Amino acid sequence: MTVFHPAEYEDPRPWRGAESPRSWNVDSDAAKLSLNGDWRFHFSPSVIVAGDESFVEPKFDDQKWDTIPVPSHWVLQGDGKYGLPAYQNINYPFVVDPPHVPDENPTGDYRVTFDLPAGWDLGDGKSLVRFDGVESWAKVFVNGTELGYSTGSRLPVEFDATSVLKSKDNVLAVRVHQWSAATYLEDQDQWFMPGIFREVTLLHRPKDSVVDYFVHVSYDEKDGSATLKVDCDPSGRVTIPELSIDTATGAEVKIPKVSPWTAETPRLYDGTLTTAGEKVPLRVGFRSVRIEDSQIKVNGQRVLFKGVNRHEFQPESGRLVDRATMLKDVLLMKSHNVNAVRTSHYPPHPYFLSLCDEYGLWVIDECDLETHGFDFVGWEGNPVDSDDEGWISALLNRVGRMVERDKNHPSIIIWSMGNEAGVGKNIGKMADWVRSRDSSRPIHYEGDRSCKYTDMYSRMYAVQAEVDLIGQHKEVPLDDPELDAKRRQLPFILCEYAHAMGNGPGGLSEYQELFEKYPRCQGGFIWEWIDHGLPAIAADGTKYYKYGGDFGEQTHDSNFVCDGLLFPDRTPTPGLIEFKKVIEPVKISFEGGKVWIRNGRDFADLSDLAFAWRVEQNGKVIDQGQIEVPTIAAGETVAVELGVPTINGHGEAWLQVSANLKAKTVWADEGHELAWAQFLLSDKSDAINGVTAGAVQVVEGSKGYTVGAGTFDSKGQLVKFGDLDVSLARVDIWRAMTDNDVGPHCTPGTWNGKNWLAAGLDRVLYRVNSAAIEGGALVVKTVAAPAIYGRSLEAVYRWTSPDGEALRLDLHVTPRGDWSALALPRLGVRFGLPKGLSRVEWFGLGPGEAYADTHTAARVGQYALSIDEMQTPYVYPQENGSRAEVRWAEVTDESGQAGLRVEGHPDFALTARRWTSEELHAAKHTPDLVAGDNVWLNVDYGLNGIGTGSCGPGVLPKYLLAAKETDFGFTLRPFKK
Ligand code: IPT
Repeated sequence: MTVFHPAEYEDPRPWRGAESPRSWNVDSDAAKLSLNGDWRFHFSPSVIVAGDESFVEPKFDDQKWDTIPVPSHWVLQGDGKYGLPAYQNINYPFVVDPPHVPDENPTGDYRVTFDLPAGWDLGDGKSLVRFDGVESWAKVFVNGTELGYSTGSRLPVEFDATSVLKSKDNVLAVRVHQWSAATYLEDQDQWFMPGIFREVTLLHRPKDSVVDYFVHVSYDEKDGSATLKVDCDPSGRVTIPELSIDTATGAEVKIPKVSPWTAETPRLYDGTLTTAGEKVPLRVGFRSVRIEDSQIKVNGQRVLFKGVNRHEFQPESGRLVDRATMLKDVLLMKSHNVNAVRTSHYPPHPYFLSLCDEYGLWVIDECDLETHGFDFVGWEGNPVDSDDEGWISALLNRVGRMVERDKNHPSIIIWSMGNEAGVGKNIGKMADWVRSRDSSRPIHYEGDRSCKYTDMYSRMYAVQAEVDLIGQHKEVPLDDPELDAKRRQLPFILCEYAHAMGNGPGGLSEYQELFEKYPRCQGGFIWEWIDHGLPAIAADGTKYYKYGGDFGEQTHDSNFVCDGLLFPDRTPTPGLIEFKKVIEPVKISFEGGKVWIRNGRDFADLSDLAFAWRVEQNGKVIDQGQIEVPTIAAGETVAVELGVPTINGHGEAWLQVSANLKAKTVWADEGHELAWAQFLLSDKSDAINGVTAGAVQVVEGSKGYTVGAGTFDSKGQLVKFGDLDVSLARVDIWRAMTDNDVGPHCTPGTWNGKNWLAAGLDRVLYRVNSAAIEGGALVVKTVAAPAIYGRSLEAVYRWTSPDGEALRLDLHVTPRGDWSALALPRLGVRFGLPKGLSRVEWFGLGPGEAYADTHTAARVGQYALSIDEMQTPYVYPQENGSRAEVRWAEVTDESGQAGLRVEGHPDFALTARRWTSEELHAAKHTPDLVAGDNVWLNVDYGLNGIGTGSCGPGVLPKYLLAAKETDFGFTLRPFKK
């Protein structure tokens, strides 16, 4: 009998032959040789055809093999020759039968030949081959000798190659399997992308070089003193010239005064650790983390996390993110007021952590662990609850390798045991080990809802109402009174909230209010930072992004992988612009002739900010200046007198005050705006619209009616306005469903967009009951209703002209039938105009899209954009681009000279696009959207809110657009410059 399974890659034990884990230390003066570059590569779609390991022999002829860049994911190389990426969220891509995986196990064999650089002394200490990330299982050979194997895709491993290396023609050979027992521990919601995807390096570890070191710091906020102790094997000396420190390792030094490290003030002290064999640069940040008064405190101060979950992703290279892009992420976070990152759901490339130290971001470093797919088998066999020593060693190995690699980063203030791995005693074992190794940082694991093993209460996607209860320590009790008492006193964070999928997330302000109200609620981390769309080119050459299912996956989770605050190319989405405003660090108000400025930071004062004011009337600046502001300490409020000009004449006048950087910083330019607020100085109703209805006669002709510049057919359908052909001007309630409308809607119970399709709101039929002149108006009585049920909307249009040219619509809508549990997607009038109209200028909220629960970042002003620019290119096409509270809009040809003007009574929501909502709804990828013969304008009374029902709470009740008796209208005028 030949036994094929368990195969060696099905051994749950994490590795064999590897060196002990140690702190990241690649910037020391010890010699190193990067082995990155083009390697020889052979791909087998299954282990059956992969053959034996004879390829590891130095004499093996690899000339016929392909080459592949290392690092890379093989599925992103070779145009499909090496398989394709596959996206699944929760489910495993094979039967849940741990530790087994299918024979269809893609296998990559790699070979590279290298010489040692001149002066490399094999007789002095050790030479290690280091891999910073290989997915998911790798067996390593040098010159035909096996050094061992390793798992833990996002963790480093080093093998001692000293005894087998020679000065020339060394052959490093690696066999990588995509699937292994370790895959059961790596079920994160992301693309499966195998291969050697982080650096490979040969490291010289001279005799007496640093085996490992651990920088221990503390900071005493009462007197500003600090301590430093660097443990090192072997012993050596630590110098920090700026602090006059020159001390032995292992000795604790007391420093009378330091500037502490915080995410707001990331003060690092440069130093050196020297042993007989090596010099290691140190970057020391002094801070202390403790849990006290149900709060996570850094340096004695409660911190408020304005965080994001960051997966590693770059569209062209997957989880291989280059250094410039890591920096770009940090700069984008800092410049959008983000102050914290959860490294979901694995330790990132260590360079990213160094950037967090340097630029200032709080970090929750998360272990590379997720077993979410056990959900489908009732968590039976979950490694996290297993007694199998192999699994236990794998879990301890993973958390150990994270802590050892990353322990010297001041930015890391919390260790997370992993994500969605169920509950189980092995989480306790991991936490115990971490506490014994590093007692200076608290422990997080959301899956442990009872907080048996953790130091903080963490949840994902809890609705605002529940967070409110938690803030008051009034959450629903646990069955176990002891655990309940413990948990009730713990600080609370939302490790994930506000699912940034497609249009949204809505409802951010309501969360932020709770975080600012309750000391226990210390903020959260948006899910997630970036859309993981993979680049593609359509037949006509247009660039677009693919998502799950676009690669022929047997099972997949579609576009759930595109749920970020950044588009795949790292352009901020409207969601990020909204988040930046909601979490702004300065709160500005205007009352009693004074500007009130509250410093919402946790540590720093506002002396780095300049405060500017300006008054705009009808979108034009009429006065402006600077506000002299005294130093405002963290948490303090100051009021400053501001003499604003007297407002004359018609039109809205707005005061805007903004807080901008006084000088360039490492993360943004001088003048960069952090916070702002607007205040209305005039009467809002004193607006642009002075139209009175019914002053001019409606004319009835042989073919229909004329009302001002409007031409109607005999059924009262508007067909022309001035010279412009008008199509299908009628009541519209449909919108292309957003990801948040569709669900899955993790929180049931609120009105749900899914019901819209069942109710047929996407296929409304129309009927005109009558058209007649009544009381100086053309009155058209209609019914709009979807098939099957008895639900309808009676719409009565009253068309008049105040001056013989303008055309005024007063619309009265009455719902009939049972609409009680069905919000309307939108309510307004849609009409088609000639496609030559391409530009919109408007006065209202802008410049970006804004919906009922996503309009915090929009400001009142006068804006102009092309219709193409008004579209938000969500990876999965959906309702987008609506501008809110528009008082008037001019829709014109490209030159801005001619077209039509829409005036609100007093305002409306506006979308303008080159396709209909139905076409937008049907599109699956951006190239499916093709400009038609019309520009479609939606002049809306309102739209339903957005919510975050793709994962989390739906639209909050106050933002639902209920079907109720509604009066709405607007006036059209021909526009010519
Ligand atoms: C949660 C996961 O932790 C995260 O990885 C991601 O999948 C997110 O959801 C949704 O995009 S788990 C979910 C079942 C709440």
